[in-house]
Amino acid sequence: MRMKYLGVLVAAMLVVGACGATNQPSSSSAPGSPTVAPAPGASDQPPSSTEPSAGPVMTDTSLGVEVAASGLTEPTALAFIGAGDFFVTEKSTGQVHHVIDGQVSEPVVDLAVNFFDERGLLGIALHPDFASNGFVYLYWTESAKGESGDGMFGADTDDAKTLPDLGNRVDRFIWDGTKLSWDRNLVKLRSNTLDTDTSGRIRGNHDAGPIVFGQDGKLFIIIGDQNQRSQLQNLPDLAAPDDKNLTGVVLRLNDDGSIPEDNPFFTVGAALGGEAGENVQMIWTYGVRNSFGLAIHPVTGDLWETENGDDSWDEVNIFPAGSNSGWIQLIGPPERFAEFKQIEMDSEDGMDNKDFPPDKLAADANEAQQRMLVLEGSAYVPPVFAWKHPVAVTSIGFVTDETLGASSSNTAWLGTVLTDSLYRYPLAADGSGFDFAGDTGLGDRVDDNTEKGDVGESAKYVVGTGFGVVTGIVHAPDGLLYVSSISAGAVYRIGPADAVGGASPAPTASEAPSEAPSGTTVEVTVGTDTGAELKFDPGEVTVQAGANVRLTFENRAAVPHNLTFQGPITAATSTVVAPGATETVEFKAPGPGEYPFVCTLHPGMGGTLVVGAG
Ligand SMILES: [Ca+2]
Ligand SMILES: [Ca+2]
Ligand SMILES: [Ca+2]
Ligand SMILES: [Ca+2]
Repeated sequence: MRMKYLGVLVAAMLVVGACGATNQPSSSSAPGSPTVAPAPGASDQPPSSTEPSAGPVMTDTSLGVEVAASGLTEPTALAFIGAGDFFVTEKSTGQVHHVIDGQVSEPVVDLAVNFFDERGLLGIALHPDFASNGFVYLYWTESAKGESGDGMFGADTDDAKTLPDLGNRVDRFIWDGTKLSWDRNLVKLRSNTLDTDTSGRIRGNHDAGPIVFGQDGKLFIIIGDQNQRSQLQNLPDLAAPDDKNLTGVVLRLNDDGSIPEDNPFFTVGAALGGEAGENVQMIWTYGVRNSFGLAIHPVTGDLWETENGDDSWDEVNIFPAGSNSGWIQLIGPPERFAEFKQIEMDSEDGMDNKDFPPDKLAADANEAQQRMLVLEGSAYVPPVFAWKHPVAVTSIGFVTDETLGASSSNTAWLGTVLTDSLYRYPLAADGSGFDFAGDTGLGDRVDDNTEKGDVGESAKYVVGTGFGVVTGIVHAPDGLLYVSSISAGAVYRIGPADAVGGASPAPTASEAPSEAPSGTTVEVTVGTDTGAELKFDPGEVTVQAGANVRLTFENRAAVPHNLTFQGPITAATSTVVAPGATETVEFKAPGPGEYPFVCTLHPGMGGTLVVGAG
């Protein structure tokens, strides 16, 4: 039985890929993606960590960073009311907190969420006229087991299957200055419990969750593919987009949930009719795998998206009306299609779902595009930027003015799960993408990194480190850039060094829930070096044959690690454990012998489980 108690980090939550299979540490084998699989029966207490993080540091010394709010439980998204005045959402509690000048309020609403895997309270947006109407929009996964309000409010669950089929939803609430009151539901979307996973385990991932208003007052909502395989994954012979199969899309809705008549497929959907036809009418973009980043460029008004690949190709996209991102036929730059196919063919986990393994991919990019679903008026849109091996890109935010100084003017900021780095890329003057003029590495708009989580050709665009797993990035009304970290349980703010960050940010770790040891279980702990050395501490642990082993892996380092056995112990896999986080697995010790374990992210980093005769 595989059990995990991920620390603060459901970093894991930010799953990029599939991959439950154990990967071997080699340069050609990408490490597994971070995935959270909370144990059935696990404590209802929020995950937390006892390992303080070193905290964030800016590599651009003209900038400083400081804590804007701390003591949060897995913050996922931010929305600003005014200077120093914002809402923050929490993934696993379903709570929204109001923060004023660093003071975190009691919950202003407490939803009953299902937070298994990547589910939970994931997105927030304020209506453009929030100041007058108080409308707040939330994207969340319901449990339908709450204590009040028809199950909408109260206690949460991480049980994989305690939720309705359409468990992901967007609702509108009204802010009265103290509380958020439910007003209406806008849409209910698929929340899949995949039973065709390539790794043979239950999944609750690819929920996406970011929501954002366009400059015309329409609300964009993104949901990942839920590992479904249907027409909207560019498999035209499969199921039409009924409610069960409306996945991997950006939707565009009016502020009351009705469908704008100027949506790109409004007429197409009307002609199609029925449930699928109405769903088609809501679509702005299809062919999306999964995303943790959606933002409007403040000057052009364009919709930007970050997209997560499996073992190959994370993307940054600009999605016009009627766009098709290409998944599953194509991800990454079309001219690099052969690498997409080869990396996924070489990966042990296929492509998330057994129904479409990578050997079914087209022979080349032209054939891939010919195979795609064509809705009248649609167009395949290639990414404006891509990483060859996923960094597990998350949020994206823009700084288009001078409030952070010249070095940050007209830049895009991006977070990741796997690199512990905050990226800052220069924007093209016309807003059409990034500007890498004169850069031999990124001039091709591709980071040719060498493995998952490798910073690669983006090294000089790393503006800060130590932020952990970044979820929200917002250039706020006070001119500072706010960054939420799901792993640190904190919101940081970045600004000019002479104004921000006089004192180094305080660690924000909170007390871990106590876990009573079982009388029949042997507890062992393996950590990592707290400094820059890539090693396990201790490098060797001993148990007796046949013992029920409860192994806790504590990542005390500033970079992501994992602890992976190479069989026959399959409990610990290549799941990425973020800095400051822990993972606990349980297994029965095999026969006497030495069982090596490794970190698949760092070739050469290994240790040994010694099993003595019982
Ligand atoms: Ca709750
Ligand atoms: Ca794409
Ligand atoms: Ca794969
Ligand atoms: Ca390149």
